[in-house]
Amino acid sequence: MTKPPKSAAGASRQRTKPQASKAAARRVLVLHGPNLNLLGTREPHIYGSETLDDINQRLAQLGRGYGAVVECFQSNHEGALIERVHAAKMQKYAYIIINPAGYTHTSVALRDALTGVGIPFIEVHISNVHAREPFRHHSYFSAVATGTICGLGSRGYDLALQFALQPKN
Ligand code: CA2
Repeated sequence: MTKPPKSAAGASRQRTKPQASKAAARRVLVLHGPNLNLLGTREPHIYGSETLDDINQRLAQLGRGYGAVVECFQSNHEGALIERVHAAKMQKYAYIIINPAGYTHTSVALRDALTGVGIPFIEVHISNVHAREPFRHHSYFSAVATGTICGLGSRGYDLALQFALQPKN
């Protein structure tokens, strides 16, 4: 038996793509540098008592409220952080929030990765690095970041995420 001919309307329905009802969710990558996996276990007078997992969960929830996807990644290895930045380009992240931790003061390579992929980023520090030892006063990242937040505890991450998710950003 031959198939019934398709009506013009049917053919046109077949060619039409599904309604683009939803825009792709904005994706934000949060990067945590070395030793930040120790948050909540030591030095609470400097870094607070929340764990990294507490912070990451809060950021994911905050992102969901904006209809965005927040992914968090921590590493104690410079190369792993650099490779995560490279992958973020392919994965079409709109923004990066990074606490480079100790690499803030040492890593030209991680800075080059960020400028190399061209994804805008915000630098966050939990403590007020300017009120601490002189070696913490210089950052390789601040001059190429959209902005830097420091000294506001873990709330700095929330503020950075809210900024990154403003429509004009
Ligand atoms: O204040 C910040 O967020 C820092 O990026 C934290 C880095 C430090 O090297 C920077 O100068 C400022 C250190 C992260 C180490 O985190 C720990 C957390 C709990 C216990 C021990 C270390």
